[in-house]
Amino acid sequence: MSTEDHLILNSLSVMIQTGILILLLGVSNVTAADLALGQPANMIFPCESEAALAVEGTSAGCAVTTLLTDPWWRVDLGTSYVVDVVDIIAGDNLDNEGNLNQKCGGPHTLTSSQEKSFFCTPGIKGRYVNIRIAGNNKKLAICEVSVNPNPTAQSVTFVSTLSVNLALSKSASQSSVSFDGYPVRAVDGNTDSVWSSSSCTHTNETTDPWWRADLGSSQHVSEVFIVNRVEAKFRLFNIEIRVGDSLANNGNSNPRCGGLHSMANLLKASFYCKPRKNGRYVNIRLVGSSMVLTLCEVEVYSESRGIL
Ligand SMILES: [Ca+2]
Repeated sequence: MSTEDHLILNSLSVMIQTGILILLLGVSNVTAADLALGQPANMIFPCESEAALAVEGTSAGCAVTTLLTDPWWRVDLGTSYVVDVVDIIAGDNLDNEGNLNQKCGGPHTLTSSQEKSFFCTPGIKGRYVNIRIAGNNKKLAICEVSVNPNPTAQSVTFVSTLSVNLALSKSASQSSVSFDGYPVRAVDGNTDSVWSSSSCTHTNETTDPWWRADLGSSQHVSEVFIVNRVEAKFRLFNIEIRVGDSLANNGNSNPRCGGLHSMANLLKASFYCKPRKNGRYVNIRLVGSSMVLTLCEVEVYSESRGIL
């Protein structure tokens, strides 16, 4: 370690020298699990020390590059999280070493503060977190980085929080029932798409048949995942998804999630409410005459489970 590094560590300061940005991001600000701790880290080559020194849990060692153009450092969180407190670029893409992912605000500057947190508002979902200095003849030195998940989520169960199916085992209704295709079959947790498995709903052939889940209370709804019936995929088209708190018109007048969807060639599909809708009731309706609505499973999520 160079004399310059020792000086920085002893004073625990953040310094900008000519063409050199030194970051000291302490762990003392961590209020939730540090997702970066001990995770695999990488940085541009050539460098003066190891990238892992920025995620070993102390500021007793620093990841330092040499003087380069656009020097970067990256940690791999192992899986994709929504990141709220971090520096500076986060995402799931490794193109250009991850430096093309979404920026978390910025460009940020550090002058004399001892350590500093940067906030991604709203949070950015991503597996990789990059820190980079744009420009020629720059040197990046990072002594510790902590990455916190969205503080509004529960840290321990954060990933599973995203994956909670709000509709599972909730009560359900539909416009009519035939062949014992009761509405609860779409929220029974069984995603089997074969009719004989008794996992799928079935209405009469009618105009605008509908199905509705009652989430029990008003929830944020971002994603509705539907499993179609394998023997009759063609029936599921002109689908509208509505989310809201009103039972007027059986819930079919609540705000709509997007336009008319089709699953005529799809066994499974997710539809997204952008922006997300709030509501206790989630309706699925086929618009048209002589329609049969069969749903083998409907799952409802408050956050999209895919890439945000
Ligand atoms: Ca089912």
